[in-house]
Amino acid sequence: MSTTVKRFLLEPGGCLRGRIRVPGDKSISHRSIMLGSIAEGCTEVSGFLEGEDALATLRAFRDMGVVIDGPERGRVTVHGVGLHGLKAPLDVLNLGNSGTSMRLMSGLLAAQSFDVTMCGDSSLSKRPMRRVTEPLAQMGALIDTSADGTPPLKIHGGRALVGIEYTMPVASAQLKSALLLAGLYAAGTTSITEPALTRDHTERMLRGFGYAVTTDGSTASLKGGGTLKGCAIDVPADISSAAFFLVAASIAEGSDLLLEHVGVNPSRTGVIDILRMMGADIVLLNERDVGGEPVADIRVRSAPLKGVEIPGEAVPRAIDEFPVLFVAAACAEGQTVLTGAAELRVKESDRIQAMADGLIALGVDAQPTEDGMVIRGGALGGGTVESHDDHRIAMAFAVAALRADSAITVRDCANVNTSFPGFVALARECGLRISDGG
Ligand code: SPQ
Repeated sequence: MSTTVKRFLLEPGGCLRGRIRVPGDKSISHRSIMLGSIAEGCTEVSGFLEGEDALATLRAFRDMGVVIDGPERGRVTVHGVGLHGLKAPLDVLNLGNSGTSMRLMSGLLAAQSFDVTMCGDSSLSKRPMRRVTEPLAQMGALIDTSADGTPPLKIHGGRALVGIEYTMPVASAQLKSALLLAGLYAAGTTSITEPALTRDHTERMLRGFGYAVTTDGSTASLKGGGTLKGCAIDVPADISSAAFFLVAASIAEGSDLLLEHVGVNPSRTGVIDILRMMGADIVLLNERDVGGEPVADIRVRSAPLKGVEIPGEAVPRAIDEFPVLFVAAACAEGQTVLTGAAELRVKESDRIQAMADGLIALGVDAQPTEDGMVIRGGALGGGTVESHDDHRIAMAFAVAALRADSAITVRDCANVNTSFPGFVALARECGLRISDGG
């Protein structure tokens, strides 16, 4: 899915003004297809993210016999086949760059009557899968990985699953969700305890489909054997995509930007909390509930930022936003320290190393550590940086150009389409001096 030719070319300076809506939430879009497919009746989705990752999930369920209309300007209709209605795909399911697809589907497919193999691109093929396959094996699943615990995954069908009580060693919504999805098919109760709050879209959406999920402190539980009833899902704009603009408008003097209809689920708002600690001027307007997910319009105006020690509690709630938060730290006065974020090393790229290398290339004092980074804010120069085929690294360095003293080129940006189709056009529309270098 990714190519190595597409670059971003950025002229320095600029500020952001206007009102924009960034594309739909990636996590919620994946889940809308998965749960809609195994529900009874139709699920009508609006605001669906038409990015490569969510489309990979959509294609996979089509390959398993689910009729899915769209996407047509964010509208998708999923004709659910019920918990036991999926069919064996004719071929391997290729999930491209998408860790969420592969990990959540491991749980969902572990209990089917058929065998299925899932693979991905070179980045996904390096990502750790044992965190999912080991607890699934405790439930009775049989899943083969490659020798080092990475994809492809071969899931053996016809296994009877039993519920487990499981305390996750890592704060991972993908792991929690995989086990809950397997738990739908398991005998008895599946209870998952997380070490820190992670995104709870699966639990909220299951309830929207009429499936009982209890949450008691840090433990989510459900009983197998129920049914999901098709429903309507309005996918809010993705706060992880909005984050690039929250930082951009904060660091570019003279900015005043309104981001419309953004999902502000507390398990995702770490980026707002961290930016506010740094001194950012961010206001939530018109807060409302949309189908069980909190949503707001967000106004952000430029403000001087100062370095902070990022609280551990906020780390999983901002895990995908650290690439751009590192850019905020580079533009802040003083030192920012992140610890407890070793998970960043096993994302689409090693996001600690990739960001440290790029920031250092731009003249920033950035010191990578095993589980985080220490950044001293200061002047930013121009130059060429590598995205390592990682969408969030590419967009983070595009934002950095607002404060650079000369042009920045970001290499290998094709994967921005996995989460944020239309990024260049939208960013230009509100003031970033960006063009797509082909
Ligand atoms: O799907 P993928 O590639 O794993 O996506 C990422 C991202 O930056 O878009 C992670 F690289 O987001 C994950 C996130 O980091 C999406 C997700 C989810 O939808 O459940 C949960 C988080 O991952 P994890 O490993 O902490 O569970």
